[in-house]
Amino acid sequence: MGINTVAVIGLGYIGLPTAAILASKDVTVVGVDVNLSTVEAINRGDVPFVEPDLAMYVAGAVQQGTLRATATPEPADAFIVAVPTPFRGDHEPDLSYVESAAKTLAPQLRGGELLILESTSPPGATRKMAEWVLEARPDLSLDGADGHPQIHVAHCPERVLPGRVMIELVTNDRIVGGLTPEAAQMAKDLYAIFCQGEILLTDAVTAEMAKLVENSFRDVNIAFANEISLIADRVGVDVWELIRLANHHPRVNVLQPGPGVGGHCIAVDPWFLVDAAPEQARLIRTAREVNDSKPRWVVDKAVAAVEGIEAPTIAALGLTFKADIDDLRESPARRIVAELADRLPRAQVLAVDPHVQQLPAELARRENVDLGDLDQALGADVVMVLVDHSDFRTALTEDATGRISVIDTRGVLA
Ligand code: SAJ
Repeated sequence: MGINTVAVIGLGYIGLPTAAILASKDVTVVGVDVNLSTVEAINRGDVPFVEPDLAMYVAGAVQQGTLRATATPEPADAFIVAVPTPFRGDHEPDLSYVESAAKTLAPQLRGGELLILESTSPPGATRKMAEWVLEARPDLSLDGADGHPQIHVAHCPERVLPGRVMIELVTNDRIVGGLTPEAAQMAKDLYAIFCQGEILLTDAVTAEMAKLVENSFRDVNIAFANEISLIADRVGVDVWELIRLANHHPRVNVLQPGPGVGGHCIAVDPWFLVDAAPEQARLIRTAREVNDSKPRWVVDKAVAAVEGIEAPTIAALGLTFKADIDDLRESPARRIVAELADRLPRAQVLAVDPHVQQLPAELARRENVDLGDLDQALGADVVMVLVDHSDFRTALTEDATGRISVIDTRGVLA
């Protein structure tokens, strides 16, 4: 069966770019989302969040008539599920959004469709999704046994970097893991419509694991850099110079320390591996703990820096989870500002971020946290650099900061 229509379930940071790029290749795409304001925005040709070039793709596809959004699924030749997979409780994967996507799409199936799970998932989630669909539709099957029409199920994890999504969707290699080899091949044919990278076929569990391993690899490496920053501080050497020098070794590439690890991927996905094999995943768990403890360390530094000042002003430069984007998910900067405001009730914390026009609710509710601008920040008793936005890099010269105390968690001054 050829694929002419695709339904993308979940129009977030991954689903919407994927829907838009497919639609730009003349595939008829229906985006499905439970959030009505997202659906309305897309049908107007608008985007609900900032990602370079995305607005152009969405507006173009909507105008061309190849992309539209709806709150209720419809039949399609292929379904791409791109819903959140957070964790709950003690870092256990929460597949409830995948389950509900499976149950919503099941009534639309006629047999022969391709179902792709794109959400980052713990090992076994793709099979689980197929089981949820088949529970709702016992007339269908994975293998065509007893004349039951087949559905084809695969996992194809996204690997795009926020800020470069529209480029990396096209250029990155992709891993496609099928519950059957036929499903993997069908998914490969679909991604080949827009992906110029290599498309590598495997089974579903290996594909699930590959994505988790990639993000855990990065988390462990960032944890190493963060641990080095604590040791350097203890010993009294400049960590930025230290890492720059060590990285001259041909086989050493230490990443950059920071105020902690944010975003909805690297701070979350390693826990799926820990949950899958708690006894074995010792290094991965420790890396998560090291990275998660870094914001507290920054707070302690700021508290020490204003000791003796009756009612200090502390500026926090940056609230997003990394540079030059507007994404606030799991941002360590938010945690630092909130904790600092609570630890020092007499202090005023001034948050500055060129990409944030409104304080997130948990900060707005604190009386001693305000949104300010860079000029005001440079008059504070202490300035914490929490995100290395390009604007900060140019503004924070030696001149501007020479008179004040700076806690530079990103090496902007280095
Ligand atoms: N960070 C550091 N030091 C570094 C690099 C990053 O502290 O040297 C921090 C960042 O400031 C940020 C966090 O780590 O808070 C994560 O940022 P990131 O740029 O490493 O990654 P994400 O979360 O934006 O995107 C990652 C990417 N995964 C890998 O690079 C292995 C991306 O390719 C994935 O598609 C994405 O996760 C995802 O959706 O899973």
